[in-house]
Amino acid sequence: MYLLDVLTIPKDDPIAFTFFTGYMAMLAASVFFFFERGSVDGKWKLSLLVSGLITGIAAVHYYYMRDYYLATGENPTALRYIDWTLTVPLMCVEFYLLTKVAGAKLSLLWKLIAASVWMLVTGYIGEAFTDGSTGHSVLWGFLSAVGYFYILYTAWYGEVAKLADASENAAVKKGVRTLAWFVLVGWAIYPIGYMCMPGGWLNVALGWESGNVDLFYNIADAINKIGFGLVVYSIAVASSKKVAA
Ligand SMILES: *C/C=C(C)/C=C/C=C(C)/C=C/C1=C(C)CCCC1(C)C
Repeated sequence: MYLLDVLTIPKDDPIAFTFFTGYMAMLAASVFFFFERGSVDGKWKLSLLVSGLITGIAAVHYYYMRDYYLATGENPTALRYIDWTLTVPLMCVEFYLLTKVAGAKLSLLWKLIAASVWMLVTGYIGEAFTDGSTGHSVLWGFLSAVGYFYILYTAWYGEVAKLADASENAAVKKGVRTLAWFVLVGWAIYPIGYMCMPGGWLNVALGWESGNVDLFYNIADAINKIGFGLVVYSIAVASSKKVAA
């Protein structure tokens, strides 16, 4: 059964396909970030380590989620949320490290982490304990969105944006703005995926028979975890050159 599933993936199961490619992409990205630590200045090495940890933690979870999905045909919801609970706070660490030189305080990091944990715990309640009731998921989805909007606001107009603007490093200024775009556009794919639960608004509107949550989450993870890391990498490289010149 298992081998048969693997053999039919490319033509009949786009979700399984994205679990496989997602796993490889996360693994490759981690190797890249770990190796490239050697080519940036000392103060940027920690940022690249965190980028590599984000994709590395995701790679391990994708390894298990892929098998879980193939074996059961169900969403690996618990594994998914464990992954996010580790990796989203690490993305908050990236914002903190980038704005630290401009004076970011540790309290900023804790506020971002608290908002992300809130977003994920409420999202998990909405997704894992549905009892087939859409009302339940809608309520918890809205509660979760409060945490998301807090992070979005902080990145665009709040402390993160203000500190980046005050930074003397042009690469940090521009890079943090790019990361804010990731939070606005890339992260928005997650609530869209959430609405594709069986019985979810979008799933019903599109007339899909089965849920498609994982398709959206897998695509979003690849964009956000690898893309976010690459932006941090390009900031680090641009700033390292400046010091060397
Ligand atoms: C690497 C993983 C990342 C960046 C995960 C981000 C997840 C979100 C932004 C999830 C947001 C959700 C809502 C805003 C409402 C519905 C429930 C969630 C948890 C899917």
